[in-house]
Amino acid sequence: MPQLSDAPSIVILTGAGISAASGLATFRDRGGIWAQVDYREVATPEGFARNPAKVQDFYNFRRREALAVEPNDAHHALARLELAWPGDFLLVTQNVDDLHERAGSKKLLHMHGELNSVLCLKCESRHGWREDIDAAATCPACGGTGTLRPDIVWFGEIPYHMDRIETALDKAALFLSIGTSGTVYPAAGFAEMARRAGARTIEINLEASGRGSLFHECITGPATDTLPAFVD
Ligand code: BJW
Repeated sequence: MPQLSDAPSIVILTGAGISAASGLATFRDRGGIWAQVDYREVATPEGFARNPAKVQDFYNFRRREALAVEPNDAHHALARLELAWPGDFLLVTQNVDDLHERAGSKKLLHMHGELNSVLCLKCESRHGWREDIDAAATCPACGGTGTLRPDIVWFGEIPYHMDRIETALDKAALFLSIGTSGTVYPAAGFAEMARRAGARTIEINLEASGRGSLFHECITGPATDTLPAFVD
């Protein structure tokens, strides 16, 4: 366990690497999602406007895939850390799977949305959703048909919960970056924000992401090994 008395307030950022051992692909590793599909076609509002069926298929597949896998030792370690942490705790995930909550994490924000949620383009309501979205899907609030999109933050859209995240980063004593390449903003800027606010910053990743100057410490290896060792 890290020195708790030195770290009353903690912010943790996770990315696709933490879910890799559960069987979900990362984006930018060799053979990752963006090597198989063009992000402009499936992860931008413009791509959705051009070909909604292609985008729905992409997320329907990923929703089914995420529902079929289980949280791993790294997700469970973070749930234990939340229970043990004596001060403010915030887990921010860029991931759209629900493996953190299934492992027991509660103080959790999904900044890039969730696979198990839909957003209605007509009435702007959001709803829990675990089925495929097809052209006949109906909005539970307004009854609109064909108005639902995945509740995912695409490139060019504004990530969720930014005010709460920035407030927490401002007073963090410890910032952990876990399983993320740190290439996508604004999340890529969180380590610098926390460090400027006086936090100790630690990267936990399969290999150093090459952003060493942002971190006081880099711990390398699979998160399923390194994170339980760090937490317990
Ligand atoms: C392991 C491991 C193991 C593997 N153990 N580790 C030009 C055009 C358009 C936009 C922009 C532009 N220039 C800049 C932008 C902004 C853009 C951006 O940053 N683009 C960059 C790529 C240049 N950002 C945005 O558009 C964002 N919005 C925005 O900026 O709004 C403006 C605004 C912000 C704030 C306030 C006000 C206004 C939105 C970004 C949305 C990102 N969306 C995606 C897809 C949707 C979600 C989904 O479908 O799942 O989110 S992109 C994709 O990347 C996904 C991820 O959440 C995100 C981050 O990826 P992540 O998690 O880091 O994965 P990888 O694969 O990159 O890294 C995995 C890491 O794990 C690696 O390092 C491995 O080593 C490691 N690893 N196995 C430990 N076992």
